[in-house]
Amino acid sequence: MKTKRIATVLLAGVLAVAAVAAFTACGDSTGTSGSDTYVMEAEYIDLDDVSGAGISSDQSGVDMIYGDGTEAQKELGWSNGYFVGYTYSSGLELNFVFDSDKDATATVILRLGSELGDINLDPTNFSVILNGTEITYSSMYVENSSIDSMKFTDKTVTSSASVKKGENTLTLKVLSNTLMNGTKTGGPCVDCVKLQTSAKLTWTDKTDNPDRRGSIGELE
Ligand SMILES: [Ca+2]
Repeated sequence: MKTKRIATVLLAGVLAVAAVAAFTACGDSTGTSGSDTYVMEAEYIDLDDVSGAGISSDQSGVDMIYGDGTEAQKELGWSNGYFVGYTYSSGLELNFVFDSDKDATATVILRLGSELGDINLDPTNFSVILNGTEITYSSMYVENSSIDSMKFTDKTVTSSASVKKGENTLTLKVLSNTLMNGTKTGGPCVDCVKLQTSAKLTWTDKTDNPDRRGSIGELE
């Protein structure tokens, strides 16, 4: 009995090691050895000084956040159940600030939607900037959907961005354009940014942003 029990324990140990190895392999979704995917939610960046604009009404700061974090909204594919809209303002910048433990290459993926019809984003109407250097990218097609059932898709901007040790800033900037009805400046709805890299990335989420909506200008 005793021998059999030891054998069982040993077998369990082998299975546990195999499970860990399989999990590590699954975590590498890019096929690049040792890379992790980091998800930075647009609703949790510092929005306090961002002045946005919408189709029929304008919103700024945390009031640009759409969604309630419900399970139904998560099931629509909204990462974390919220996204940032009201980006239809020339010069608008969304800054994703993070720290890296080393110099490394990163794949930059934007999770985007559109309520302005089918739109094509390219460097002439929508800039993606890492540490002050504009990233050259091929045109990104973003399919139309309604704001309440916004459909988001992952768009890879580049697989060869250079993150540096220390603080980094990835900026999404809306340029003057005619994406709205061919006449006015428009932009995408932004769900999150995904960075795939071998570096260890850290940042601070402003998780109280959604709860601060509607409180701008109110007395504390
Ligand atoms: Ca989100």
